[in-house]
This record gives sequence, structure tokens and C-alpha cells, in this order.
Amino acid sequence: MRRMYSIYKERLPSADLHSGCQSGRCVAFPKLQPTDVYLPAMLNLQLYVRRLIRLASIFTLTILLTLPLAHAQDPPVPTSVAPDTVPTGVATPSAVPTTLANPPPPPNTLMTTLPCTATSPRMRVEFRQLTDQQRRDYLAAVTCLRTLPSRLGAQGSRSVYDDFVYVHMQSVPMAHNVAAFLPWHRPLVSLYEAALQTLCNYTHAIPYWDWSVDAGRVSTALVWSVEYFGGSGDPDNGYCVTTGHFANENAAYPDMHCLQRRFAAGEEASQVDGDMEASQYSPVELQWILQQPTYDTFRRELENHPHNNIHGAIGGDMPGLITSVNDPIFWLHHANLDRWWYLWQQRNPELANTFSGNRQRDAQDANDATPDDVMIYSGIWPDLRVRDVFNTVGGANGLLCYNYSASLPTPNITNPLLLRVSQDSLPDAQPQAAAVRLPHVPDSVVAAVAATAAAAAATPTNGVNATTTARRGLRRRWRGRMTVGGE
Ligand SMILES: [Cu+2]
Repeated sequence: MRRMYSIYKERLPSADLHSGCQSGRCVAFPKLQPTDVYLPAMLNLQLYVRRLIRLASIFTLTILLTLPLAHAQDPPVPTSVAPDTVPTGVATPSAVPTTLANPPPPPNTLMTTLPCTATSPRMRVEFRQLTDQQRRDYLAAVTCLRTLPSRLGAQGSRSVYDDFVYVHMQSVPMAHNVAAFLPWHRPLVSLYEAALQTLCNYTHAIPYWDWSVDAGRVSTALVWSVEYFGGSGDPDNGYCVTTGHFANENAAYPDMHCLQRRFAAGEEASQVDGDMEASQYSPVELQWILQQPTYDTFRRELENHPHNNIHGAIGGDMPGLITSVNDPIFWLHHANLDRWWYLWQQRNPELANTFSGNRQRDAQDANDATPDDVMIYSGIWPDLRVRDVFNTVGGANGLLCYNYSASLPTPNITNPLLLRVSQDSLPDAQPQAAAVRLPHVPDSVVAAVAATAAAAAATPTNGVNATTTARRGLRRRWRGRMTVGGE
């Protein structure tokens, strides 16, 4: 049976609520409901009061420490969101924060100062652009993070790596299917990169994996080599990953299980989008996405097509919003998504600092997001505003400090499935500028994008075309081991 993986699906924790105390720190995290809405986590009254007392103490201490240093002309800084609390209230749409939690950072913040000067940005390169030794060094550093004891102390977290899984899990409503998708993940990847560097002596920038170069043959891409990330899981063993650097490893969230992958390749490949959903992130698709005239349409296209479908095509842990970070390939995938945003910003300097679209997942048609929207990092880093992360060199108070290497050459494309553009996520048909030749883009790619742009301009649709209809008809959700609630 063929499967479609167009939906980056939330999985549900096995219990209604996980809560408790570990290392003296009491936390709780809510489960996801099929309606994609977080339920606020409920702590018992005693723990809640203790937390309030602790927060009040921190707040008072902050005031006492900062008052003597305050300048008369400095505007008052709101402190309504304490950075070291689990954001139990941010789940509901009405609780999207608008005020910024200011220092001091939480005591368990991974890094406190990260100066970024004009000469210090690191170059993030494609996985293939690393030497074999550098790839091994990277994987060794990831293993180091997976063995370092948790610093957040969240329920279930065994390691610093698990801390990142936990923080991402907390982010679901504020960072997916919303305008903040790209801004929220940008500092997360940098925090992970900084953790590798500061805690595990990794000396390079995090690599990215440009899957568009591999479109049509992703299941045999270099990253999946047994020397590196290993490949799809063992079908006779619950699709547990049994090859590569992370063979036979376990994941902690939402409950302990083997790291899983189930490639949408071979017999499970999509008839509509090809092996591993290739048409959803082909070079043609990416050129189309780069041509989007607004941040909103760019983000929608990038999230709904390459992002969702790479998650879905890899399968196992990757399609679940609360489990995807369990798979270390997550970081190379998201570094590449961040790179496409970087490329779009560079291509459109006048749009580089623009931000628009919906703030809330359940209001897809809204356009209420602003650069002042606040993003929360659940105790791993102080809150940030969206506008803080536009610049990858010095943004987020120096946390962001990188550029991206030149793109790999685009392979020549002959597969008809890869010469088509998926544009079903646009809210309305967008008039497109003529295709512009980018470096290394073959004529076939330019021609395909131009043809699609012309067709879109000539067709008075709401963005839904015949291909879209076929895709929707075939679209199926991933049925993973831990998926609860059937479809
Ligand atoms: Cu995410």
C-alpha cells in the first residue's frame, strides 16, 4: 500500500499527564489532543504554591539586583513571563505572550554569554562538505549531548539532548503552522549548536542536509550511510533503527521507546510525489518557494511542503511534533530549513526583516503576527522577540552567529515528478514574478518554475489545482507505533 506523509503529525503521550519532581525541580507537561490544542498542565496545589513562591523570590531578587544599575531614562521592562517556568499557560490561543521576560536568565540556561563579532560567525556547511573526520566529530558530539545529564530536570529527560526534545515538545502550539515557525526554530538550532560546542568540545558549526539535492534518491543519501546516521528501521523489529551511529538507541519522549524510522521508499513510496515524497522538496519546488513575494507565503510553502514531507517521509519518530527531535537528523533538516529562510532573506533584502501571517494555529487565515511577538524557550534560554532573530550574525543577543556555505550544485532533473510545483498551501493564487536564474540551476528547473508561474497567473483558482486535489485525495496520515487515536 502506498502512503502519503503530507502531514507532520502530533503523536500523543501514552498518559494524560506527566508530572512530578526530579532533582528538586517539579515540572509538568501537557499532552497533545487530537484537536492540536495543548491542555494546560495541572499541578497539585502544593507544588503550584511552591512555584509561585520561588518565582516571587526570583522576581524580588531581580529587582534588588538591577535597581541600583538602572538608568533614569531606561524604559520599564515588563517581566510578566518568567523564563524558567514551564509555560503551562502559553498553550491556549489567548495566552500567546506579548511581553518579554527579561534577564536574569534561568539558572539552568545552557549558555549565558555568546559574544558575536564581525569576525566570529561560523560557516554552516552541507553534510557533504564536511570531511569524513568532521562528520564523525559531529556525530561524536551528538552522542556526548545524549549522555550528558539533563540540565532542565524535566520529567523524563535523561540528558541535555532530551532537554531539547522537551523544549521543542513544549513549543508545538507557538512554533508550528504559525508565522513564528521559522523564527522560533532559528535560535533553537543555534542553542543546540552552542551546546555541542560549549559542552561537548565540537569545533565546527552544525552542518545542514540539503535534501533538495537528493530529491528522488533521498533514501540512499549520504547522511543515511551506516557510517553516519544509519537508515530506515528494521521492519521485523518495530522499525527500530539498527544501523549507523545511533543504532539501537532509545528515545525518552513521550515514553521510552527505540529510535524509529520508516522510510516512505520502495513499496511504500508515494505514487503522486515519488520516492520519499520527492516532488515536495525538489529543486523545482524550492525555486518556486524562493520566489514567494511575502514572508507569509514563503513560510507556508516551506513548512507545508519540504518541512512536513521530509519529516513524514523519514517516518518513525520524525513525523511526530513531540517526538521528531528524538531523531538526530532533525537538526540537519531544520538547519537546512533555516538556510532556505536565510537564502530568501538574502534574495530579498527589502523583505529580510519582514514578518507576517497567523499567530495562532487555529486561525490560519489571520494576519496578526508582528515582529514584536514573543517566543518562549521553556527554561533553556530567555524569551526572544521575532525581530531579534532576523539577523544570523549577532541576532538574539549574539546567540546567532553564523552564515551558510554556498549551495551544492543542483543536479540535472529529468524525472517528471520532480518538474512540478506543489502550491496547495497558498491561501490565494499569488501572481509570481518571472523565474530568475540562480547559480547552478539547470534550464529544466527554470523552465518548470516559469511554466508553473504562468499557469498560476492564468488560472483564477484559490490556489487549489488538479494536482492538489489528487494529493488531498490520497493524503494519509502516518500510522506510527505510538500514534494514538487511529488516523
Ligand atoms: Cu519543530
